[in-house]
Amino acid sequence: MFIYAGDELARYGFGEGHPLGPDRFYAFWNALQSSDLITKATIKTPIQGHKVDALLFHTADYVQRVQDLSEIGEGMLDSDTPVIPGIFTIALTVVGTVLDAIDQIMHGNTRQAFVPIAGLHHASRSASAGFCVFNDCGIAIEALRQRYATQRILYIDIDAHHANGVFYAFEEDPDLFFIDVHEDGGSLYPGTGSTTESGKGSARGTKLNIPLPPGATDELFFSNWSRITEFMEKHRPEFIIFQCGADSLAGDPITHMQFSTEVHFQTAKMLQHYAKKHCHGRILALGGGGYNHDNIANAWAQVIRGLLCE
Ligand code: TV7
Ligand code: ZN
Repeated sequence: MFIYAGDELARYGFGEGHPLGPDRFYAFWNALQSSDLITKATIKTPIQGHKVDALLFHTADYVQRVQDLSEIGEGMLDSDTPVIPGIFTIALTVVGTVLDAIDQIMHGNTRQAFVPIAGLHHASRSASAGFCVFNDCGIAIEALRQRYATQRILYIDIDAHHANGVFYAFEEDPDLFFIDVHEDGGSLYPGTGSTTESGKGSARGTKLNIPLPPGATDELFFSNWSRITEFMEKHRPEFIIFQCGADSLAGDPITHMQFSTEVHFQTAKMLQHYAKKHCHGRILALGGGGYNHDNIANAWAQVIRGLLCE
């Protein structure tokens, strides 16, 4: 497994006082370095991305807007996402690193990769949203299609927030299989992701939204387990993208979910088993949200542990 680590990824954030602040990466990295997991993975340096990479998913007008605001160095991209000086380059580092992970997997240099900080699932093709400047999840899907002719992709997301940026961009795409367990839109941003949103047109039935009430525990998560595994067996994806946000754990300051890291461990382990059978082992894991620093360290470590299972 390749794990991407370096100060370049840590720069993605909006400063003190913002939930997506400066120390999230190091919460993960410091814990990983003092655990046995580090000996079982290959550590890779983040890779700078370029404008063309963002254009795989985003509109030219939007990418240009980020570049212009980045130079000005102040203001807001949206009400949750401040402009910081250099945000264009910083956000493109997340993108470049995710694309490097895909290259490494598709060239057979590794089967699994984990990119902390990535998993910025709220940005739409033409706008930022909810702390997300470039949607590396959507970019990853487009890159697999356009650069590696990989059509049938599973995007699975256990971040507390609904992956609206991914969902609406591929709502009519019959080959993008989508599973998202999240806190119900009635109590949490962005408000979308109801059970009835299952894909449109020829894509009907290719999306599985599982909203859970605030306070949902492991028991409620695992009561949906067979729906998830049956959905995967039915659609047979050939590549898995796993957004493993840590903000669905108890103790997160901006959500109301009560999962333990068992959810992250068991999901990673199940995906790893599935991928070994049907996807040449190919899994790209993206860190996603998480605003309690101990939870970030614990959740992402359990994801790595799950992916390393036989
Ligand atoms: C993937 N929750 C991202 C999750 C994005 C959540 C929200 C905040 C927040 C923003 C701040 C801030 C905050 C303490 C928390 C309806 C609003 C309320 C802006 C203040 N403190 C991910 C986005 C979510 C910004 N947005 O899925 C600057 O919390 O609830 C909202 C929207 C309007 C805008 N206001 C918040 O985990 C990575 N924002 C402090 C400073
Ligand atoms: Zn989140």
